[in-house]
Amino acid sequence: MKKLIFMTILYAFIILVGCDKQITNNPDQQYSQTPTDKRELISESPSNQNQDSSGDKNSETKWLSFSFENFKKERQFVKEHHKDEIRDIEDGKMGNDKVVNIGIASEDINNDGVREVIAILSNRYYSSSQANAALGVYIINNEKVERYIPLTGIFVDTSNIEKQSEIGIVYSKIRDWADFVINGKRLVWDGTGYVNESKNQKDNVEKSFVPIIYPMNTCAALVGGIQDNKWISADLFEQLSGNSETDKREFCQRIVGGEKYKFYSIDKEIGEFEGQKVVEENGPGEWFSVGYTPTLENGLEAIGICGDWNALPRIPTIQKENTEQYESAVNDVLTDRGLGSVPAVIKQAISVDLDGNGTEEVLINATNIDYSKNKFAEENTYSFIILQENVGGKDKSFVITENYYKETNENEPVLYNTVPFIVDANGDGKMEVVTKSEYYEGFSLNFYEMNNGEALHVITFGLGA
Ligand SMILES: [Ca+2]
Ligand SMILES: [Ca+2]
Ligand SMILES: [Ca+2]
Repeated sequence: MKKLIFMTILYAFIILVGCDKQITNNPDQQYSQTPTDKRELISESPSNQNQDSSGDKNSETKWLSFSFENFKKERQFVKEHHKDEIRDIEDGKMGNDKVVNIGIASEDINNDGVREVIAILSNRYYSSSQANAALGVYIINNEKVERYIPLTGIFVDTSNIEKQSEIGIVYSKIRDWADFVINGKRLVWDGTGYVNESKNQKDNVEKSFVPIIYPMNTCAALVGGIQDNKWISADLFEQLSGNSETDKREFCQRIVGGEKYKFYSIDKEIGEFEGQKVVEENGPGEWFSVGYTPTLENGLEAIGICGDWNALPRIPTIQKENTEQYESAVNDVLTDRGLGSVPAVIKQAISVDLDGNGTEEVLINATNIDYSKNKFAEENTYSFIILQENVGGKDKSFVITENYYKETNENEPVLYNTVPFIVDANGDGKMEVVTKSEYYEGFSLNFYEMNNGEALHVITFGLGA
C-alpha cells in the first residue's frame, strides 16, 4: 500500500543534513546559511513605542478607571464606531433613555507598546439579563477604530462608574493579550476574542497531547506535535532543544489509533479524518507513519492536527500578483547576501495576523528558481522566505529560511522553500508558520512559532526517497 517514497526513507534526508554542512563549509558553491534554523533581523525601523511608565508588569489586577470627561478624541472614535445605534438612541427610537454615557480608559492590552481604548457605553439599550452596559476594547489605527473586541457580561454600578472595581486587567506571562477580570470572572484571549477562563483551561488539558501528521497518498508521516506543553519533532535524527529521543518514542507510543485529525490546507479546513496506530518504519532511516481514513482528495496538500480547536482562526490571503510593495524587503536581503545586482522575484506574498493582535504579518516567498524545470544549482539563484511584521506602525523584516546559489553546478541539488501551511498547531491562538524545503526527491517541514517578534524553530521533520 505504500508508495516508493515510503520505502527508502530518510536516506536523502541524511544527505540533506550532510549537504547543509557542505554548504556551510563550501563558500565557493554556496553561501549563507542552512535552511532549518536561520532567522535574522535584516532591518528594523526605530520604533515609536512608549513603554508603560508603571514599569514591571506583574500579575496583580489593575482596576481600570474610566473617565467621562477626558479622552475627548478617543471618545469621538468610539462614538463614530457606534454612530448608527447612538443616533437611534438619541433620536428616541430606543425608548425614553436618550443619553449614552461613554467612559474611556486607555491601556496597552495586547502588549505591542501602543495603548488601546477601553470603553464602557451606558444606556438602557445595552441592558439585558447578561449585562447592563456595553464594554469593549477598540484598536485605533489611522484615526479610526480598526477593530472592536466586545467583552461580555459586565454589570457596573452605573451611579458610581468612575470608582468601580468590576473591571480590571491582569497582564499575562504566557499571552501577549492581558486577561480581563469582570465582576470576579476571568476572561482570557483565545486568539480571536475574549472567552471565559474555565473553557480555556479545559482546552489546555486536551492540548497536553497533540500529534501532527503530514498526509501523503494513503499514509501520513508523523511530523511531531505537542506533549505536556512541549513541542516534539518526531524526526529521530533532528534534535531541537529539549527534545530527547525518549520523549519522541514515548510520544509515538501514545498514538494508539482512533485519533481524530482535522486536515488543513493553507487557507481552509479540509475536514476530519481518523488516524490509525503509529507504525515505525525501517529503512536507511527511522520514521513513523500513521494510516488515515477516508482518502484525501488527490493532489491536495494538507497538514493534520489532532485537536478540536480551529487551527485556522484567521484565514491567510495569498497574493501572487502586484507584490511590488515587498520588493524593497527582498532587495535588502539580496544586497545583504551579496546578490545586490540580481533582480528581486516574488513568487507570492501571504498576509495573515499570526498572533491575533489586530495587525497583519506578511510572509514573502522570494525565488528566481523555476523548480519545475531545474532542481540543480544555477548561477545567481536564490530561494528564501521573509517574515514582515508591523510593530508600532513600522515594518520589520526577518529571514526565516534561505538558500543561495552563486555558481551553476549540475551535481548540486537546490533547496527550494515554500510556505505550505500557516496553522495554530498548539491551540494557543497564535498561528505557526510552516515552511517546506524541497530537495531533489526529499523534503523537510519546519514549524516556527512567533514569540515577541521572533520566529522560534519548534518542529523539524525530514523525509526523502
Ligand atoms: Ca496595544
Ligand atoms: Ca499580528
Ligand atoms: Ca500556536
